[in-house]
Amino acid sequence: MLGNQSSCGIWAPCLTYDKGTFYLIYTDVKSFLGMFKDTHNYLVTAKDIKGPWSEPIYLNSSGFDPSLFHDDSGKKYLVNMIMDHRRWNSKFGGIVLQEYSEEKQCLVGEPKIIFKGTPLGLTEGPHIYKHDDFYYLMTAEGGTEYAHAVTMARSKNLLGPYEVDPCNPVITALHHPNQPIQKAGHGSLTEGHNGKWYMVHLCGRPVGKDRMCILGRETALEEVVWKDGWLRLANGGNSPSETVEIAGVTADSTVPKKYLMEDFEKDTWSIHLQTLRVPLEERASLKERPGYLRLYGKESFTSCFHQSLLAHRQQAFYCEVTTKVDFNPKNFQQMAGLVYYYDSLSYYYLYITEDEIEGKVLSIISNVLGKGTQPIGVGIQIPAEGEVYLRLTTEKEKAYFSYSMDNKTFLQIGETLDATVLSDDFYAPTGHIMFTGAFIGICCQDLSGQGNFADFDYFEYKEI
Ligand code: 6LW
Repeated sequence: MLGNQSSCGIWAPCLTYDKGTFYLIYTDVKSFLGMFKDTHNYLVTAKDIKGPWSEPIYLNSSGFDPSLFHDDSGKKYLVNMIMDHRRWNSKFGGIVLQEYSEEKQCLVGEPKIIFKGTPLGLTEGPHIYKHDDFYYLMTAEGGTEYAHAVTMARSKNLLGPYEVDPCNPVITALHHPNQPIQKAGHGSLTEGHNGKWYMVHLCGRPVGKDRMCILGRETALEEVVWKDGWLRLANGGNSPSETVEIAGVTADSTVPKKYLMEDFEKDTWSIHLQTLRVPLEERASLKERPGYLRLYGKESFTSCFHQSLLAHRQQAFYCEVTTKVDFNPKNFQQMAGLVYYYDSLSYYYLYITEDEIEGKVLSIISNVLGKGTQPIGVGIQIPAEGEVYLRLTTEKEKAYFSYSMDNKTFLQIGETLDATVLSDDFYAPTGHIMFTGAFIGICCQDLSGQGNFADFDYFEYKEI
């Protein structure tokens, strides 16, 4: 994904299992803002869900949201939405189906459009399920914002015609704007261990008067039932439940608070810490200084290529993230610190650098839709030697940075930040839909190219 624009990359992975093999289908989206989308679809397989996974098998590039259907006949079929760039059509050109040959490891036969969608429009996210003697085609419609929905259609013939559920949509939050779970759509089904059926679907939990989803799109769970040949929510309605009970356990948004202390003492770091676009490779070392993650300074967040960044997804409204860093910058082009990151255009960055006059300083960069400011100017002086503790505290639509030299007294630095800037909805006025949610991470840049580095003793992610 080197060079991918922000919010491109892996879209809507689809995991299925058939006769001892796991199949993971995904799109590597190279571009999506503008008239065209470049969407390459791949398949990887594995005997164990933890891998090793095969090399990617290229499938097609006709659109995104591919999904693999394993028919009782033993044949396999790929469905995806078809991107129509022609100005006189909707970009969402319908759901296309084509047979996949496991033997030849490629699509065979001709693609066929099997469903053009309903008046809800923006038909995407297709999955086919065989139940009783119907083929059920589940799709996402209405768009990933507040009109999001799950549509169901069925046919006795895989190639259609598909009859739409008379009570469509299966789920949407559109008519319940005051419920905490909004933007319910883009579902997929599985039969649980207890013989019940469940649907996972995307959702958003808006905060503030402008209903901004600072946690991006999240995953919700619904128990579903088959009734009169159609899929229905177990809650009897068609809007999201706030709580779900499975085998006596009630799960809701007050799930146990997540805590991660990554002390970099092992030979690898937590799977919950992610890099941007590509692995860190030679830009990081756990060996150069045992017990520390050494990040070699690379490119700024404006680049779509090589950042030295390790970040955790923000998964709760109230978080406290702390790191301890040892960094000796030689010039103002060398920076390291803690970033509250949405994408290459929007982030808040608390960083250490070297100023020709003030020496080693702690400062802040605020980037909002590409407009960069430095709200505290050069910043505040900190001792040339020794480590410093950096912290981000988030409180729903607010957040603030603080720092400490002794891990006891933390002093806020800079003004309170507007966390809604780092939300999917903040982009809406630009006409672009974003959907990644925010990350909080540690990073190092060296724009002078001298290969300086920063040593991070630990990264603590705490939901409070
Ligand atoms: C996903 C598509 C979508 O592939 O967002 O808004 C894309 N619609 O269904 C990324 O998750």
